[in-house]
Amino acid sequence: MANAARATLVAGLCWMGVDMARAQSADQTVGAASLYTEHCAACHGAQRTGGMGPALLPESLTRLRSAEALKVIAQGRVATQMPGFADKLSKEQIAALAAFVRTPVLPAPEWADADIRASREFHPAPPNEPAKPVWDADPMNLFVVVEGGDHHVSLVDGDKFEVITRFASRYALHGGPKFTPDGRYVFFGSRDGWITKYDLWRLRVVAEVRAGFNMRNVAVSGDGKWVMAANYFPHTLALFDADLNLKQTYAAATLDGKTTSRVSAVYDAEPRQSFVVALKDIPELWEISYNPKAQPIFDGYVHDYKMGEGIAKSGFLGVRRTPLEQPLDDFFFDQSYANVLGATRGEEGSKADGASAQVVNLDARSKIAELPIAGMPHLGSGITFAWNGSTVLASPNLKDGAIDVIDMKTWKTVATIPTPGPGFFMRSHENTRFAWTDSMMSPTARDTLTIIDKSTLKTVAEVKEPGKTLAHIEFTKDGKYALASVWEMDGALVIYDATTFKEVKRLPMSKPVGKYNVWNKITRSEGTSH
Ligand code: DHE
Repeated sequence: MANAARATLVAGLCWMGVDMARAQSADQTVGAASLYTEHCAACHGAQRTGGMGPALLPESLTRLRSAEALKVIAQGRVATQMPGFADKLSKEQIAALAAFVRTPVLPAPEWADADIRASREFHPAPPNEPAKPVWDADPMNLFVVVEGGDHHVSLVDGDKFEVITRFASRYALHGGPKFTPDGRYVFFGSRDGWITKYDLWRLRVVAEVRAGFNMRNVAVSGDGKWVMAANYFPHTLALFDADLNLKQTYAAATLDGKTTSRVSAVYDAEPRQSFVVALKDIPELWEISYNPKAQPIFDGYVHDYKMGEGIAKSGFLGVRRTPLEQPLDDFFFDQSYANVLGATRGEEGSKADGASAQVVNLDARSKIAELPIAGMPHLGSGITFAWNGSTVLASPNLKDGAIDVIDMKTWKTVATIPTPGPGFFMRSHENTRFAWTDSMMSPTARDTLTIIDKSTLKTVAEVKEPGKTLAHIEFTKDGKYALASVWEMDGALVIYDATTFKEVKRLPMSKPVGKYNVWNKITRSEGTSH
């Protein structure tokens, strides 16, 4: 056979192969779609946007490993409503379903303002409800503990270290719960978009609303009047009043509306009476003032925010844009809240080409310094403290076993403290000499907490939970005790004396991912996240 003819035949066979593979894959998709309708839609929604179970969209499953997805479908999820399907479905069918939930839903699901409003549930207070706690404990020294293992929340008395109550939460809460300034109400955000307002004094859910399909976090304004939610999907911010009535949504978009973005995170900058927002795909930092007297800004950069037919100005509840060189994934404030310390992780899928960190001044509205941090800084988990006549920032690193300590006047590194492995969280308190950090990203050192002397910047001790993940620390109101989590399904909250590092008590808990002390949060302690 002539070479040309052979090439044509081979090409033809290849195309037949491609066509057959396409047809096969289309069949599999159709098969998987009907399996989904039969077995999953009742809980996860016909459009896969969630219901009793979480949303099953590619946008919300990026963190779920393939092996874990297969396991969950086959065996179910412990202590949830998710049953196992290994006795009903073959291995191939389970694999087809796991692949199907990673295909896009077409047309793309929408979550408009009307949907948000329709999702809201409100439970009014019973008549004559007294405005005082139903329990006897220091309301300022409570801990809210998020138990990710079976999606519950425990309320812990921070003096007696006893559980006051335990209640079911929405699926997969993420980020720190946010408190009203008086410490009475707490707002939780779930990865699949639900915000829950809970009354810590009366132990009841006040209101719930679904802000989006895939939410990053929520922030509560310093005056307790507003709640802002940051979404990955849809590309929006959603602003609510304190009872979770939707006030407005903001499209996370460039001013011309041509490019939209996931929202990385929103934080409250209470001294500035504003929310500060980082966008994952657009190099802009936004500031949205909730000061009713805020005036529009005229400074040469276009801030005006397009809303429907109208233009909202950069004053009260308007958007003030700060242009950046790169979008931010994660950020942190100095104690004045004038400077934002932002990190671009350069992770897969991000438009940034490499990890970097920078300081952006919210008044000058521009970058004022590079931050000398390598690896993958987790600035949101950093802390500040006084050192050598200055204030320093110490931040864990998701990639390297090191804590970077940076002078906040010169923005230079003053120390890099080695730890046994990369970690997620660092915590301290004004009343303790020590800062504690985990190495939970390390396969070999995930069981170790490293304790660092804040004056010498040297490691002084380690505590361990051999073979288990030990992570996320928070202090009591007075700084005398450090509470850490054994991050296992049969895990625990471990209470250590913050001076002797000796364990004083442990409470069994189901993967307690995070714990939050009311006082430390509402006073914006320098040793914890805000
Ligand atoms: Fe988090 C807080 C981002 C993965 C547990 N995490 C935050 C915040 C952000 C963030 C922006 C601050 C929000 C707030 O408190 O208002 N987290 C990210 C990521 O970008 C990352 C790396 C990837 C992702 O999938 O989102 C990520 N986070 C995780 C986890 O895998 C963790 C360890 C387990 C989980 O439950 O998802 C996790 N993140 C936490 C916790 C906090 C948090 C416990 C609150 C810490 C605090 O003390 O305030």
